Amino acid sequence: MPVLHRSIRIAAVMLALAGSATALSAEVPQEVLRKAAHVRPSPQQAAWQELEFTCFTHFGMNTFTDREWGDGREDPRLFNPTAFDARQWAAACKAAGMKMIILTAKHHDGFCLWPSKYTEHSVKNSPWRGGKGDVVKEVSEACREAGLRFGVYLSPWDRHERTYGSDAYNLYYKNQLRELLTNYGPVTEVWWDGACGEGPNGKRQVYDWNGYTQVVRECRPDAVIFGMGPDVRWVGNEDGLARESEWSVLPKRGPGDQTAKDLGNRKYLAGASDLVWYPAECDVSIRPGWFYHAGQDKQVKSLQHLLDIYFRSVGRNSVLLLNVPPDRRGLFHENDVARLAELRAVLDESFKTNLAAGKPVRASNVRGSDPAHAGNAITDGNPATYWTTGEGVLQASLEIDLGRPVAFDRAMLQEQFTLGQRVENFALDSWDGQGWKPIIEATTIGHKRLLRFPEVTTSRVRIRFLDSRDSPTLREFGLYKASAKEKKS
Ligand code: FUL
Repeated sequence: MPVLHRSIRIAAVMLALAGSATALSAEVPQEVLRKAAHVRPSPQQAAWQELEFTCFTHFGMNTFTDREWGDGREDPRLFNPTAFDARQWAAACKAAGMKMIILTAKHHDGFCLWPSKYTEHSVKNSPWRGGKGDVVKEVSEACREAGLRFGVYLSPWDRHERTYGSDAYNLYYKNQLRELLTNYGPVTEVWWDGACGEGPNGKRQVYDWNGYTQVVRECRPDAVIFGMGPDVRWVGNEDGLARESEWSVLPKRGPGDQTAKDLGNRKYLAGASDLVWYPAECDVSIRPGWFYHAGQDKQVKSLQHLLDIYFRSVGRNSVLLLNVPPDRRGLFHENDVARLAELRAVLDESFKTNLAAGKPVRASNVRGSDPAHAGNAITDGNPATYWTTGEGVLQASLEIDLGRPVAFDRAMLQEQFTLGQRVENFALDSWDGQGWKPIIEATTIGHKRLLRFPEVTTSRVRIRFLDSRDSPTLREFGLYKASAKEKKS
């Protein structure tokens, strides 16, 4: 056989195989998809999702030793911020539009930022505030004053505590959790990574995740638990980026075992015995390190980089947890504060005017005659109303009449995610006077989808719901013209 013919045949076979693979993965029984579409967030998961943009603060012994991971042998006397001011942190976060601060109450080195009664390795043996200081108290109070939520990262891995590697450590850990959850007012998120290295005795710990979870549920039933807990999933990278298709409903697996793949994809749902609501959180640092290092003062992420992260996390059905590490003074560094303010200013400018607000919407299909579910619900600015289709109608379209030609290059869509996540695929089109022209096509929406595309000028826009796991819902829709300071991408 001539070489050319052979390669054409091979290509044809490969194409056929690729086609059948797609067909196979799409062959998921409708009842499985319907079941997935009806898994809902708990009230605390829903409230957490609405926070959208939150702050991580890595502060502690490493701030003073210029390290990322301490070994647990650090002298508590090294901890001595010279101008500690949690209100400065809270003000910077508030100005950036962040809604919560999660503090590293204890990192892997075991040093506690509060005077725990279960260890001497804490602020009480530091010179700071004459050993009477309590970082957890001051940060939690500053958050409350500023109207921010508060969260704690209590590292399970502890390189200082001598009981680490035995059952006694699980008790130690639970005791510390209780201190943090009962002495400092409301806690919105408890953050557990899976790091499990050796402790001071060279032993590793078998963590009692279930026991730890029970303590959180008992002390703070409204809190969500991240990572090795059941409420919030690590997105799987430390770059702050969610997937193109980010599903909040996944097959149930063991703690921390759900990050690697896109497990919400329909092909993974079919064989799953149990499905859970397990939404993604994107953590990333504003600098190369998680802790402050003076040598990185000029490496604060650029405005463009942070904007890209924002669109690919908040704009992809995730919560963004952006780390800002306080310096040795105990303050957010000027460079970080300035960058946060810049980011907010550009986002505010880009999202200032929703060009679709209040505009009439014609739906190809609606559920019943309740105006709360009519097309206009997507432009009414009211999160309680949402458009949806009649029972079993999985494809539909919405036409938004903008009244006059307007120019835009950003779109925002929100499902009524408290009812479940349903949309698998949708497209936006613009009317050019003669027909509909495609603007962009995308996959999931969930709590929020932000889309960037080259500027379009039109008086009518259409949203086509191409594929949905059950009747699609849409809570809000927006069209925006990006700030000139946002480099188009
Ligand atoms: C990881 C830790 O090992 C890093 O030091 C950092 O705290 C990051 C957010 O989580 O598990």
